[in-house]
Amino acid sequence: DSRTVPSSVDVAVVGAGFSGMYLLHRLRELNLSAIVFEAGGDVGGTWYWNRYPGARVDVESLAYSYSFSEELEQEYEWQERYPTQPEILSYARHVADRFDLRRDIFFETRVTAASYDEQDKTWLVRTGHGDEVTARFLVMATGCLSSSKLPEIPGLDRFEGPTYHTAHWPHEGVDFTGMRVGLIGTGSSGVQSIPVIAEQAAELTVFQRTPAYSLPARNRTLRPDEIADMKANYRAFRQAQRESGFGVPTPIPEKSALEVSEEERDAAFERAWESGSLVNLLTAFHDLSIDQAANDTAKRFIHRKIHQIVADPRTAADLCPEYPVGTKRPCLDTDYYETFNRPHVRLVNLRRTPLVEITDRGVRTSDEEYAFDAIVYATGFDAMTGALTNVDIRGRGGASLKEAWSAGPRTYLGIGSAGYPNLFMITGPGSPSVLSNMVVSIEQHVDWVIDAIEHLDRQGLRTIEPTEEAQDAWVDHVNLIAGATLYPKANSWYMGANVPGKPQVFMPYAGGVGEYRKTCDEVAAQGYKGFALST
Ligand code: NA7
Repeated sequence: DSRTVPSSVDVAVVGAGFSGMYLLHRLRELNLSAIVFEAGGDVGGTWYWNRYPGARVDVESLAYSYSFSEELEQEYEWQERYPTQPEILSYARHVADRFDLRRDIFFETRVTAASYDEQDKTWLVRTGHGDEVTARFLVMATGCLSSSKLPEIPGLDRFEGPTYHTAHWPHEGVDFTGMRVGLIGTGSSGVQSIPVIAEQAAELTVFQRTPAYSLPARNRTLRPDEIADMKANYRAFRQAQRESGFGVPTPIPEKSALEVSEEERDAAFERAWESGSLVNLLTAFHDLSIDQAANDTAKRFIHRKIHQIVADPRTAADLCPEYPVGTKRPCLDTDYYETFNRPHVRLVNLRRTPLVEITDRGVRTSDEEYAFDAIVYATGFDAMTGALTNVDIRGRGGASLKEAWSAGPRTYLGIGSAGYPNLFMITGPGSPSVLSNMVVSIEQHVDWVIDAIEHLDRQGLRTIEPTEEAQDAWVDHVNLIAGATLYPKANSWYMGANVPGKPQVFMPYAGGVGEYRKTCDEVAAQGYKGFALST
């Protein structure tokens, strides 16, 4: 890159995924100078990095797309119901071209540190290349699932064959033909890639610590009539997205799973199973996320499905999760359970025989050493906070964000944190983020942040920062809502439970996208209530 980083801008943005791209577009509309730093070689964020075989989004393309430009909405042609990673990346690149975004993005540039200067009321942002820029505002558009993790076991560098993490997949792809492959992890990335890798590999051994609930995606090519219908009704659809619970319009269920007959209940679950939509499953009845007995009915239904599909009863039983449905992120798959019927695919239940180490030949569990030609880590992320605390962020008095969050993230609205003036997070912990259609939540946060900056500038104000009181109350509120659900019953990455030593608190706001938006709008309408604004 021959460009030089400017020494000072109005706004520095970290990340050029869906958040950073839209932010840049909006900042330009306000005539603010902005710079975006991106660790990857191109735009797309999640969809730039996660190139593993079978990678797809689990929200439908026509809903998982920007709403800010009607022209973009009308001209873009989505191919599939659940688009592949290459299709989503093409969309991101199209948006970058169409809005000429790349000229303010510095690629292959990782932000390493940012510190707040109380005198100047500016952030000093540093990159791994040694660049420094001062900015009036710093926006962390770093994504929720971007700091990947490996298993915490010895020997990771000992294996002599190639290893791959699903979130750092080689751009040229990997050919597993004829190989003995070991794959660790059965979250969404594992569930999506296992059937595709099994097509090539001579042997595939899947190491599972916690099984996932997965629904068949029923993916297909979009029909011209449904695309035309959506394009004719996009405004109303977008509004419904914004008011919904998950950022996807769904009828509000009226019935309890416990008040209907078994036939009626099974018919409802069967419809969800057939529909290939996670939200349809989670909203089949109004009490699935809050009542254990109601949730048990969904669990029994899925267990039955797994036992019907998977021929070997022990493998089927091992694939059946015990935690409540929906309390860990459920998956959408194509032939996931069916793959375990293939003779060259084997499931190892790490609850029975835990991982011990990686060896030069493969993987050792408590009872066996497995030899492989390649190992795939589908072991997920230090979710929601990892990408924020990996940057050395210092607020007032030099206070480290990582230390301030050592007992769990503390934010107001998931947008800002006390002690860190003029620092905004897009889809930060304490906002619906990962419990929603990310694009809907991203646009909402970006719009809110843009309005806040505009408000400050118009009023001649210099800083905005959550008060400790507002933040404490918000953290309590987020916990209270989570406590009324079954979410805390699973050891999930929502809870930080997948990273040893990470404090266990439920990080996202579980009250729904629509409710959350109302709260944020009220805060703004009341002069940014709960934030201290200063000149
Ligand atoms: P996930 O959902 O965090 O899945 C990671 C998987 O790796 C999960 O099954 C983990 O088991 C397993 N894992 C992690 N660490 C270990 C160790 N040390 N030993 C054994 N197994 C381990 O990440 P994904 O990339 O699949 O999906 C992320 C999100 O992307 C997904 O939810 C969708 O929103 C899209 P665990 O459950 O922790 O016991």
